[in-house]
Amino acid sequence: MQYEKIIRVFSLPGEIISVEPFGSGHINDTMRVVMNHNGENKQYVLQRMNTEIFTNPQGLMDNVVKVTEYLKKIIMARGGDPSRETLHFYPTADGNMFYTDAEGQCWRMEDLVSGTRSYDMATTPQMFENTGVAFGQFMADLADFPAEELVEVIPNFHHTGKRFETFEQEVAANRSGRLEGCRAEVEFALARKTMAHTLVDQLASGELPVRVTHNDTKINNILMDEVTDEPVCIIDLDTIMPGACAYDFGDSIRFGASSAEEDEQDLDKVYMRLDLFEAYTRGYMQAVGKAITPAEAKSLAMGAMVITFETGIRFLGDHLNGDTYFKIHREGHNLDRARTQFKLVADMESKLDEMQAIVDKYYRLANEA
Ligand code: GN1
Ligand code: MG
Repeated sequence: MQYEKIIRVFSLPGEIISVEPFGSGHINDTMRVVMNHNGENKQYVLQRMNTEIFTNPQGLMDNVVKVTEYLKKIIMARGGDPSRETLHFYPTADGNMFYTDAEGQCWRMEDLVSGTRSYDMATTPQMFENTGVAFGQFMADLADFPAEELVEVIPNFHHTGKRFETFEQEVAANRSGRLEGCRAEVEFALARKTMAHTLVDQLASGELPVRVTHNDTKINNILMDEVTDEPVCIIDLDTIMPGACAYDFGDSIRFGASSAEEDEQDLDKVYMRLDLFEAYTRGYMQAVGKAITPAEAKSLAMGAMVITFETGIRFLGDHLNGDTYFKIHREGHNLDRARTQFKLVADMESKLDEMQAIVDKYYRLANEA
């Protein structure tokens, strides 16, 4: 079997029953591994880390292990189950947290949390509200984690200003020759330079505090209980880094409060759902409203718009580069993704006051309680 040698490196007990592709990530390759030990099946997740993008797999795994070990203690202290509520990684036989094969590919092995599933879209506002609670709680849990111990795995990951500069260069270079086919989208983006700088400038001036942030807070990065649909475990900790909470709040909204999928081709179906925005905000504030500063509360609605814009220019930049970063599954996939993001940005521009009023309301309620 193709993966047998790699799986064996992690010294898991039992015989390999199956290995199959798993999940919907755009970066790493993920496999579900089933092992049978003493007549019982147990599931694991095997991942090949994309080292073109994560050039420091050692630093990345150090971050992830530090954070999960820290979370295990916090979860235990509040009477939770650390084996389900955070990730558990297996070392290789020689004690490394990942394995580098003969071709230089890096692999890691973790438990698959049993009895859970993930969703690309909330099936009810309640589910999305619970997602808000989970990510709010996650930030609260890491409030005292020493952020300076974290390696910046992808420098300036959510520095929208620098992302904008990169985008300008990608437009100028037009490496794929596709610029003519996406002029309107490029113009939309270039007209929004100011937006790219708002939050990062506030972070740099100290107006917004630096937090430990997840940086990829899509709803599909939460495992939900198969029976109750309640959040169990936050996954994909690869991009944990110091950052602004508005980006985490915003990325949840970008992905989860959208009326359609990230790559929907019919733009009439794409808009930001205020009912879902409100549901998420209610949950988030309930979990973390007391802990965030008034300046942070003021930045959240803007955060949703800025991260959506940032993700849009990343997709469009990748389209112009010839699809070298995000995995694509069809011609023009990154352009389709950029279009949904810009449609959402335009919609949020017209709804920003309403969004901010919702944030203010739940921030006030959390701080009155
Ligand atoms: C990537 O691979 P995945 O789906 O977890 C990307 C995120 C983007 C996201 C867009 C390391 O995440 O930043 O928001 O696609 N991760 C990286 O769906 O670039
Ligand atoms: Mg991710």
